[in-house]
Amino acid sequence: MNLEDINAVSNLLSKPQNIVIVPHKNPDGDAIGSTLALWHYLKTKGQKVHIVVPNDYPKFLKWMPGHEQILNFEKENSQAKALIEEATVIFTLDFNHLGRIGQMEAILNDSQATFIMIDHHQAPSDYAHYMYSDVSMSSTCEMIYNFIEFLGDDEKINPEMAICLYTGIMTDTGSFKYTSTTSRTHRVVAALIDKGAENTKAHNLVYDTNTPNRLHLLGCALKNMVILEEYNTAYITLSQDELETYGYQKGDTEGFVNYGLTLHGIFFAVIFIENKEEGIVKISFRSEGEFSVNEFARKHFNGGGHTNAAGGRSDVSLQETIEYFVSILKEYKAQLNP
Ligand SMILES: [Mn+2]
Repeated sequence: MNLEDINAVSNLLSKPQNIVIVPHKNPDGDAIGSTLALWHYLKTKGQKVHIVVPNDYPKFLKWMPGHEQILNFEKENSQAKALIEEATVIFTLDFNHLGRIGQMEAILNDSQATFIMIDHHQAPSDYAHYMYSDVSMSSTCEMIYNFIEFLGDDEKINPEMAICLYTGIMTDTGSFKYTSTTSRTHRVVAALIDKGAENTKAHNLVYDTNTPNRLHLLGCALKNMVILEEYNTAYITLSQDELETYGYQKGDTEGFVNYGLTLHGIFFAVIFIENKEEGIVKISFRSEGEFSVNEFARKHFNGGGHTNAAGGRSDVSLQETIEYFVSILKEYKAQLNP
């Protein structure tokens, strides 16, 4: 963020505002952690502030301090709408395109509020008045830490804010392992622990929450894994029937896609998850090294994200999606065999 924008935002937040904070649809640890930390921070500044999420989020995130205040646009629609209509400032966190908030897109498009975007995804669109966009950042949570520091308020970071930020950085970096994890990320995390983030607690509450059903679903996913040695690629499929067999709950398939990358010599991993209700196949892409799954997802599967982690979707059947996927890999043979 440039100095001019920092001063303008600082000035804006020095006056009482009606603030709404919005993360992307299907919010993850970084989205929830960053919105909650910013919510706590703005409260310390005496602001009227609410969080509205486009839809529900996984249970393993429903312990972070302040989570019970979060409004779900799908469930608490009239209340959420009224707050957005009254908002003078809207923060959008961990996404950069209003198409990423589903049903909320129309109401945000109509809003006269001042928009502030804080995000680390590629290719931001230009809806925001103030934009802090940096694709080199590990997470939006790391950026919220910076943002608070830019405003000269790092003293205000309390244990509640610290554990929210810690959790988002932890989940978005695969527990500090992805290439976006820098020495600065570790310095921020160290500062958060000093400010009271109970780090072991965050790991336990997020990762040690399996149900027997989820582990059995993971077993099914791993059994379904197909390895395409020619392309250094592994993909997993899960059909709607398989999800139902293991009593699928939202969030159960989180992280499954990463197992492909744990295979020696595999640099590209994909999971295809059938969703008959929405009539789509949800796809997650992961890579190691140079191969850009962001470009791949944008070009072929209506998606995008980061170089090494992206999402997408397909509107044809699971079987047809797989056939299409395998057919286009030929174009990428050289890139996938560095
Ligand atoms: Mn993120």
